[in-house]
Amino acid sequence: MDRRRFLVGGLALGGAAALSGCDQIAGAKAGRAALQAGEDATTFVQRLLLTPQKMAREFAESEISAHFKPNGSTDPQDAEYRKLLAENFASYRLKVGGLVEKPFEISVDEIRAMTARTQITRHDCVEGWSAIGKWTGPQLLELLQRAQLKPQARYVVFHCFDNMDEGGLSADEDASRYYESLDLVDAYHPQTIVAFEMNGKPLEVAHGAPLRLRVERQLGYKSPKYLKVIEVVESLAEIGSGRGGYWPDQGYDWYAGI
Ligand SMILES: Nc1nc2c(c(=O)[nH]1)N[C@H]1C(S)=C(S)[C@@H](COP(=O)(O)O)O[C@H]1N2
Ligand SMILES: [Mo]
Repeated sequence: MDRRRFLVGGLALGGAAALSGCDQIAGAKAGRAALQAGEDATTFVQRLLLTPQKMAREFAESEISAHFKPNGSTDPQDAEYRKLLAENFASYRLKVGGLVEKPFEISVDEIRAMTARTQITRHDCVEGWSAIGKWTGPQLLELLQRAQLKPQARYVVFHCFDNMDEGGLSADEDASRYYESLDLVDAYHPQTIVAFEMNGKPLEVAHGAPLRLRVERQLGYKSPKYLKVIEVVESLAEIGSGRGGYWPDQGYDWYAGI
């Protein structure tokens, strides 16, 4: 994308953010809307600084970390997940649906047969550690193009198998499911991939088997593991607590640009 087109795109985005901010302030949840408008503004400024299609730095094979810390969920106990794992994901199907013309389901073998991208990138966790790893998988944009987004589509939501409250403290299982979301700029970014391999080997359970997303310009929590469903939506309001992700629902930044 050239600079002029980027500026035009960026301004259009800013306009949309400002509009939705006003709409919400006019509504009942004024306090929350003010917060959201602030976050939209931050996102807009980050976008101006980063440019939408700027690539995350890629590294050499020799720079791959000897140890890449597994973090967050590392061994989901979800019954459906355990069953799929026991048969090495033979009947696993990633579902792609929501605001699309052609919803579909796809197996790990079919994902592996797609044109893949391999990238060696640095993962930065919000907790303050980083690690360099090599990731391989098709670009998310290939899956989205196959599904054909409807005109109202604005976000892509990733629903995962793992429950963040496996101790069973919460009465509502769904309230603690891990999920994340991206807007279309990041969903279509060339380095946003559905990874099936890490460092040249099938993803280990600890790192998100059978499929995880890699989103390289954002903090680690924006790269959901244990993908179950990819859902295209117009608004994030009705999903989880409405802030676009498990950690954003706990108060973390939704955009989380590095
Ligand atoms: N489904 C799911 N995805 C997740 C998490 C999680 O707990 N569940 N943790 C996130 C966080 S905070 C980080 S740092 C990375 C860790 O990825 P890794 O285990 O491959 O190091 O996964 C992210 N994606
Ligand atoms: Mo993290």
